[in-house]
Amino acid sequence: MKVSRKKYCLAVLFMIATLLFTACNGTDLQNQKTNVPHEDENLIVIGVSQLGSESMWRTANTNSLRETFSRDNGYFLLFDNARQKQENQIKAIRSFISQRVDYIVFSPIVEDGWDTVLEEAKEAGIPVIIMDRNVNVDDDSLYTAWIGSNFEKEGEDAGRWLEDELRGKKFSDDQVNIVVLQGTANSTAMIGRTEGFNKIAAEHDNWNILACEDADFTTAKGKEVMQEYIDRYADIDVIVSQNDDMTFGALETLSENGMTTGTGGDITLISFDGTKTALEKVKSGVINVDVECNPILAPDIESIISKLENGQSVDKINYVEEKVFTQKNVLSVLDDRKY
Ligand code: GYE
Repeated sequence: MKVSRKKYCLAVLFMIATLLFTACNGTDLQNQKTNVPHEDENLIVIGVSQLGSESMWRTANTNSLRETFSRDNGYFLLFDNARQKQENQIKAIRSFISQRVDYIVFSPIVEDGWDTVLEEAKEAGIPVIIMDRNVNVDDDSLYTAWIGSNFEKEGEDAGRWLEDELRGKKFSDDQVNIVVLQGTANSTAMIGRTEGFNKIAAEHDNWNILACEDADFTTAKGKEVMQEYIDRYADIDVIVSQNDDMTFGALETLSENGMTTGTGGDITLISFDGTKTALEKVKSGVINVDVECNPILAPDIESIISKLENGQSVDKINYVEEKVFTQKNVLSVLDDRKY
């Protein structure tokens, strides 16, 4: 954090100095980058607006970006953490535009409200690559490409897994009471996972979704909302937690209330992301199933950028590969899991 701030401050100071120098000398800076120190002029300048650091998934995603867009790999990275505020993301993107970066990469916290700033980027001729969550804009020429997960499929995968699980237990005709810990409102991950799971739930008259409330993808909120559910509902059969961090919070609450989950427990626990800590809990049987969401997006973003650099066309929508982990197959990935 310190390093990037310092780098950023140096870059801004450099910009101011260059502008003053230009004002005195009357040089036209129109086609020069104002933010890059002289020795870095051949580097590709990437402005990344990360939405925050709310989860393990997000940390892994940020690390992937920092590793890939390094000086050694030929990049000058301007990284901004918006700390869960859309207004900070908009500010960061505007600052990247004014510094005339080569590419803008960003993960939008919510879907709505991006038209104006993306129009500004388009007008400045800066390609925008959206990662992870998506934007809801009228004109999709406002961004060059999107890369991320098929969130609706993730939700469906969770629903199909539950279907099989209930069938296996031969009580699929019994009433199944489900509570959902939802991710950040109006975020693509939350919308897709909800729609996907609800689609499967709608095929089963005996699946009762008792509640579906916002726990913001954080452990603290997961803990809090889980307690509300326990206070409100005497009979919970299934918890669908839309990310691992909320799952960890829910597990704390459940254990404080003497309740158990997983293969040998009272409640079936479904989670999303597939972080190493959660997969350990799949292995030990505390979490029944974890639907993977891949945070290592930077190598694919880099290949989109290389194509654009070579004047090639790129696919507009790019999905990453994902799996579903249970006790049966989790060992195959656990040792190599980096995040
Ligand atoms: O599942 C969650 C994070 O948008 C895919 O955001 C991402 C989600 C991820 O906070 O852990």
